[in-house]
Amino acid sequence: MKNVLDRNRDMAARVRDILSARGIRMINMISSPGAGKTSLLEVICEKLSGEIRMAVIEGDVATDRDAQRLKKYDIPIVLINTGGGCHLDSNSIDIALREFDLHSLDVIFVENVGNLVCPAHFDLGENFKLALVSTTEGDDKPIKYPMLFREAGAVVLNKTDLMDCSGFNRQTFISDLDNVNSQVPLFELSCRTGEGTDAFMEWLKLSISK
Ligand SMILES: Nc1nc2c(ncn2[C@@H]2O[C@H](COP(=O)(O)OP(=O)(O)OP(=O)(O)O)[C@@H](O)[C@H]2O)c(=O)[nH]1
Ligand SMILES: [Mg+2]
Repeated sequence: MKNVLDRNRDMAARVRDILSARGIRMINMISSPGAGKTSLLEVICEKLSGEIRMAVIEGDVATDRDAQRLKKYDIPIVLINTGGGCHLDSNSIDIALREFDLHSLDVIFVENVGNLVCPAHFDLGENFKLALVSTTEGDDKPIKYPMLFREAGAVVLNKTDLMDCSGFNRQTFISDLDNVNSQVPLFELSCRTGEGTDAFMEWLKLSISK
């Protein structure tokens, strides 16, 4: 395991060098299956693809369904099917980067495989990890899966439209998140209704331009 992680770290450093030399940011989106990574990418594409040059690396165990959902936005997309693997690694990102024209991009979003555990252990060479959680998963995720929330550069709480009917305790969630990582910015939003998405887009634009 140590060898695997060491190799991954070395390749992540190479990916980071390649991207920073060209001024490209990379954001590693991590959540459980179904929390809304692709839905958030759809909102990001709708709101920002006209002003920011973006690309997506879609990581999935199987199928191109998420990549198909994003096709209508006319942005470069590379699909990685892990064939059972529960996370992406930096070697697959290095290979995927060869498919892009790196002179014409500001940011690459990576949709990692749906999983709250393994992706948190693998640096992909990203600028930061974006942790997503949704109200229907329960309010206890930050305290039960602390590594991701400790490492995250930002946290999105999605599906706020379902907060009341899912019995999600917002206070518990916020206080647990604060115990795990008191510095991390939290954005509460609904990809379905659009509530809260503007504030997140403003923050995202700033973090991409830094
Ligand atoms: N009610 C509601 N449903 C949402 C919201 N965001 C996403 N969904 C729904 O949740 C389901 C899963 O969303 P996806 O965006 O596919 O989730 P994902 O994280 O990409 O899932 P995987 O790629 O399988 O890990 C879909 O049916 C979405 O329509 C939201 O804010 N509110
Ligand atoms: Mg998805």
